[in-house]
Amino acid sequence: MSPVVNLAAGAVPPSPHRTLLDEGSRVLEEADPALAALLDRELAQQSSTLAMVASSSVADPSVLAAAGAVLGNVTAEGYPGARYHPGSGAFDEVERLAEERARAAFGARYANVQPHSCSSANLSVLTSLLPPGGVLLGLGLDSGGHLTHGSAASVTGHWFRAVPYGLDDHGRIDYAEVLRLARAHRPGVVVAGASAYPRRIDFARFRAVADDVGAYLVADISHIAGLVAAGEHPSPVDLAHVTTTSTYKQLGGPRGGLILIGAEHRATGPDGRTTLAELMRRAVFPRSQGTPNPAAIAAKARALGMLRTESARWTARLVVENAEALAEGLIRRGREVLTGGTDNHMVVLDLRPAGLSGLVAERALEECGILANRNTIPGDTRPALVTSGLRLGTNVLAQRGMGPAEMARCVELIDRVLTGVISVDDTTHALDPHIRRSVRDEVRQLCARFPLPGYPAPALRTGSEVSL
Ligand code: DSN
Repeated sequence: MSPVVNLAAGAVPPSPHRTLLDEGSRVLEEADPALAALLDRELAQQSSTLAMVASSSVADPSVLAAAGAVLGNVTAEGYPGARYHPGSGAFDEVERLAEERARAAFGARYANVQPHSCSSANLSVLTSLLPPGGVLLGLGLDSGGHLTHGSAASVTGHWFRAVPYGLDDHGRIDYAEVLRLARAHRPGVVVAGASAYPRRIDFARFRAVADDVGAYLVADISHIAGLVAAGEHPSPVDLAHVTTTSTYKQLGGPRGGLILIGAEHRATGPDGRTTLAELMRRAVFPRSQGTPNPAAIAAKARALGMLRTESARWTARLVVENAEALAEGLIRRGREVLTGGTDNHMVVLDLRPAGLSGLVAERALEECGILANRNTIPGDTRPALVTSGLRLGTNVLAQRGMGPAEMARCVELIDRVLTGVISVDDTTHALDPHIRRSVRDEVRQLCARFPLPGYPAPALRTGSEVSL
């Protein structure tokens, strides 16, 4: 919550920008109570539920304030010092600050902070490194890959000739297969990155494969960017030709993406002349995006600035320790954890032995205030909206300050729900109201003890109400 400003004691008066944002919130409440109430409801939900969606982190209130900044009024295509519109002096400085902080956080030589998301960053990168019909080698969606790495459901699977690689019998990336497929199909780009892969990615091995066939290596670190920045996962920034990431999955930033280049910033693109740094600059604007979002870039600057603190490093360590504790606890309760554990923030459960679909598990947990999403797992025969897996993540729990002791409670709560839920079919379930109420109450108590950092603590209510 905002500190009370005591002007009488000589404190600094609120800045004009803060006054503007406060006034905006006040007017919103008065003029549009329906919308304001929805925002309050969302805050209440986030405060009083355990967010274990692995692709989420929570933004510091100062990041949210920057995302709502007056820069939202600025129209300025182009890059700092080379805009196509007037009046962008402050925005130029903000964008330069964001670039500088992105480079510093990841040890990069080049950073582009304009992509509206990592999906759009990936499209910018891929369409600048590959011609239409070029070969793209990426982790298959069913094996934990991302849509934009060549899935048939994405334009990347149509625009390029996508060749998926997969996992070995232990659920790990099959690097021998990656090399074999690369030699057979001669990709122009190899993508290293995943959406549902709980193990460390060996970027050096990927680079060796790319070099073997003369391909560019693109690393998408959206899910592990916070761990990479904190040194909890090896960095691909100097190994890959180009690295992309989203800014909200693990960086506590706004919706958005980044493109980074490390040691290869002077390497050339497919034309043999243009440097990768220059190619990426053009790849975003004007090739695939017009006006950037200046307020989102301000919020990226704020979030990136917070990454190089002891607190961010401590949180990243806790993210991993918590995921390990979660995996171990679930295994001890007989749950099928893919790969038998985790190296990052993510734990993926195979629900087939429990006779549950991912959808049923997700819904039953959500009723109890635990948010984790259904996920396709290798060999899944259920449709993508139903699935046989459940993906859990520890980013937000660690941000709340929860540690392994609290993970033991989470394991117990999750297991109680998954044991108690009655699956009528893959999409319908029943849950004993007593289980729902007792788990919901415990979730509320945990959330009250560990409020979202900088957010108001949730009201601790117990009783029969189950709505979020
Ligand atoms: N890629 C999706 C996920 O991992 O949940 C969201 O961006």
